[in-house]
Formats: sequence, C-alpha cells, structure tokens
Amino acid sequence: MKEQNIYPSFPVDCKSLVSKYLKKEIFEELKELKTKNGFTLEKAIASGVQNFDSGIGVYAGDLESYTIFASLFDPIIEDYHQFKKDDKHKSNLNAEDLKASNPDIEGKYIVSTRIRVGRNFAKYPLGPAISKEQRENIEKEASSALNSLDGKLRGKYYPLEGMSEEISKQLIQDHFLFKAGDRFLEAAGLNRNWPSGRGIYHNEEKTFLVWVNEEDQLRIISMQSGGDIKEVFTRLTKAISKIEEKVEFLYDNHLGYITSCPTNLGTAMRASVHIKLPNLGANMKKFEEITQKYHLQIRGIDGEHSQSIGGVYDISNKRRLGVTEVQCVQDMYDGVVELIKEEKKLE
Ligand code: ADP
Ligand code: IOM
Repeated sequence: MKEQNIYPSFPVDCKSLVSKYLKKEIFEELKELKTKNGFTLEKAIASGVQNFDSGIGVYAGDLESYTIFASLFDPIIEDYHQFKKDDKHKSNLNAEDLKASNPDIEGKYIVSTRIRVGRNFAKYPLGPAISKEQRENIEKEASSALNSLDGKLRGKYYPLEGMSEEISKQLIQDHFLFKAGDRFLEAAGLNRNWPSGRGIYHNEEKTFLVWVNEEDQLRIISMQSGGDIKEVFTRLTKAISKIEEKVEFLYDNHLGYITSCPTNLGTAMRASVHIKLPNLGANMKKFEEITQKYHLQIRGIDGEHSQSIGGVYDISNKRRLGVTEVQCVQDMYDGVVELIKEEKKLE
C-alpha cells in the first residue's frame, strides 16, 4: 500500500473541519479517486493533514472536486455555511439594497473597512491544480482585463516577480498585499513556482485592489479608512461588473462562485472592518455571544490565523453561501453596530 493511502490521524484537540468529517469509511471510499485534472483526496486534505491548526483544512483543485469528493466536502460546507445539499444559492449585488449608514461617524472605533470577493477563471482548474503555464496565462489575461479599467478604478498591475523586498514588505504591512510563504497555502499546493504568475493591481489611492493567483486566481478588493461600509460595497460591485465584462468566472448554480477553499463558495465575499474593541476583547464571552448571533468571525489584524494587536480586531461575515452579497455585508454591519454599542457600555 502506498503511504498516501494511509488514513491520517489528527490530535484529539484538533478542531479543523477536515479532522471532524474525514471518517475512516469516507477516506476509504475516496482515496483512489481522481478528477480529470488529476486532483486527488491526498492533495485535497494535505493542508489540514500538515496543519492541525487549520480552520477547515481542505481545498478543491477544480469544480469536479466538489462532486467527486462530495462525501467529504458536503458536510464541511453544511457545517460552515449552514447550507444543505438541496439549498439554492442566491445573489444580490445591488448596493442600494444595503442598509448601512456609517456606524462610527466620529471614527472612534472603525479603523478601516475592506470587502473582497474571490473569483476563478471558468476555463482553468483552480489554483491547487493549475500548471505554471496556466497560472502565467491567468496573470496575462487578468492584467490585461484590469489594465483596461478606467475612472476611479484605473490603476496598474505590479507582478511579484521583480518587486523589491522593501515595496512588498510595505504593501503587506499596510494590509494591501498577501504574505509570502503561508504554510496553509504551501501544503495545499498554492505556492508552487512562487512568485511566478502572482501580483497585485491597484488604483492610485489603493482603494481598489486585485490580488492575482493567491488562494484564488483573483481576489477583487475594495477598501478604505473608516466605516463607510456602503461606499466600499458600492465601489466593489461596480468593479466586479466591469471585470465580468472581460472574464468568464467559474460558477455553479448550486455552489455559486467556485473557490479553492469551501469557506469561500457562493458569494466568495468577506466584508470586514478593523475595529478597536479593547473592552470586549477582555470579555470574550460577551464578544463571542454577539459574533455568533450575527454570524461573524473574529480574526487578528494581519489576516487569517493572526492575532489581535492593541485591542483591534478584524470582524467579518462568516456565511458566504446560500446568502446574497448584500446579506453578507448586512450581517457584518448589523453585528458591528451591536459590538460598538456593547463596547461603549463597557467603557
Ligand atoms: P482574505 O480576506 O483575502 O481572505 P486575510 O484575512 O488573510 O485574507 O486578509 C488579507 C489582508 O487584508 C490582511 O493584510 C488583512 O490585514 C487585510 N484586511 C482585512 N480586513 C481589513 C480591513 N477591514 N481593513 C484593513 N485591512 C484589512
Ligand atoms: N480559506 C483558508 N485560507 N482557510 C479557511 C484555511 C484553513 O484554516 O483551513
């Protein structure tokens, strides 16, 4: 028997969804299967097997992964998004439907707002299964589509290859660019041939940015200082529709926009604020009670798997599938309003 066909073991305190749902019988059922792009169960679970602190720990190599390995992906999707096999995904990108006047006009709590969506090209496999050549083609096609944007979205594409360390460090520190060497992505095969094919597009003010070939082939991002969540969402929706005129993205009627990590399926949207909540941070029970009520996730301020610094947290919508884009932002907004109210009480 080949080594990769041995059922992996996880420590008892492991909380990842792959450790919860990869039962022995499911492993046995799926271990020899392969998608048309050659993606296997071993590749799908590698991130969780190598990183016991993963939140989820599984990645798809293509749309077919979600059907071929459905007995593993479906319960994970249901657990994360509360989305059942027969549920329908919905979409609403009309910013006018969002009820979100700035909850922090004085700028006392919200440092910045960022909303992103993930997108992948319809004609290529997902990042964990693409070749170097396919990744480079995506970069070419993406940068040419982006370089045709005008008005406030007009900007420039900067490939990672050849970017000075000083510039990339500064962009990462300012929360604009993704980090190199993420061990979760490394294990998922998403860092192969680094830095070739990766880069960032941004407008002059850095309020509109697009990451190319990170966890997803595109991460389309709108961000700015302060708490004008509606302005950030409006900019994003305009940008998405402009880009969709040029590129066809991978979409499925059941799962919505297809992404490499099942947490991002559906809207592929994460709407977040960086917000100062030092008192709630010292009262995690109350903090988590509110975030659970509004389906929110708490992250640190240097991205996923990072810690809070100085009582500032990244608060974002957790559900992305089976809810509309407007609802994703509304979840975050409504929760943030309540968090600010509670923080004031504790001051
Ligand atoms: P993603 O949202 O793309 O899944 P991360 O959680 O890793 O990925 O965040 C990516 C980057 O975006 C990090 O540098 C993080 O600090 C930054 N970021 C996220 N939300 C905000 C925000 N509201 N304001 C400023 N930067 C943010
Ligand atoms: N989206 C992905 N980076 N994440 C959920 C990884 C994990 O912790 O499993």
